[in-house]
Amino acid sequence: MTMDAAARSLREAKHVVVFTGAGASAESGIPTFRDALTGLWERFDPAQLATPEAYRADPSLCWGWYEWRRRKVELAQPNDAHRAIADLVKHVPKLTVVTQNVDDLHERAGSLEVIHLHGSLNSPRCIDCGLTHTLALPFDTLPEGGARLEPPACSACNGSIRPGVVWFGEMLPEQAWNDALEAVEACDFFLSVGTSGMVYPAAELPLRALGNGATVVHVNQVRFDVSSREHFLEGSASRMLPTLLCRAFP
Ligand code: BJW
Ligand code: ZN
Repeated sequence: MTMDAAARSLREAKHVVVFTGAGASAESGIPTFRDALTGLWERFDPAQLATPEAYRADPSLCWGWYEWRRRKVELAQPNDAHRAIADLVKHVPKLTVVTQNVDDLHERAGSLEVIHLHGSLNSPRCIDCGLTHTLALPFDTLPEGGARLEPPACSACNGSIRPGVVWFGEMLPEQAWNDALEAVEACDFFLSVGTSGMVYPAAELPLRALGNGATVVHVNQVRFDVSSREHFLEGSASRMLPTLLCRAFP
């Protein structure tokens, strides 16, 4: 599919789902998970740290790493991809934004009611009683990759506080998953942006949209194989999304 064909299909859409992955935030300086190693992933394998077992085994290593990432997001700014997605709401009858990202860059670009499938860096909670906590970052800067930091204790039960993200082996937040499924089943245009599509159950969403007859378009800076019924636009999210919007809604 060419950019123009995608733009025509977007212009006619009644309900659009935009589904984002780490590639959407990459140009804001937030490292992705599986691309060429950056400072963040050089030192730690995310699959090793992003588990409840890793936290239990070494809470201060895990907490320090996540708090460093939270600070990195706080210092980052939304990019043109986030802005184009926020802008899209003005042009289509209905828009649902579903993200796998744990940052808040969609919201800071102006998107409202973003569905976060994998939680958020900004909603830490007690590992024992589940109480959510609002915590100020305890530092301005940390060494690249983070440093050990003792997780604070829960004010209710003295348990350890953990990041509010979804780790491997954990269920996705039920409400978010159900809301995403409902939107995906109702949409007629599904735009997947900057995800490797390797993590389930989120990776099912494009296929479910396709199964329901939606036009499915993937935007990624690295080409990968898609079925003959899906479409692919190769290029960076911050370049492709504004172009797509300009062509669809001149
Ligand atoms: C650009 C760009 C630019 C770069 N422009 N593009 C079925 C089959 C096999 C396994 C499973 C299965 N079902 C469940 C599983 C197990 C597991 C899983 O999927 N494992 C796979 C790795 C095989 N899933 C789970 O455990 C999930 N839970 C679950 O299933 O619960 C039920 C259950 C419970 C108990 C037992 C069994 C089942 C939970 C998954 C949670 C994922 N969490 C993470 C970490 C969050 C915390 C943190 O931030 O540390 O979420 S993993 C990580 O991957 C993160 C991301 O949201 C997620 C997806 O990554 P994403 O966004 O796609 O990033 P990348 O880096 O992979 O790709 C970036 C892409 O962008 C690339 O394609 C680039 O080319 C592109 N790009 N720059 C455009 N500028
Ligand atoms: Zn507690």
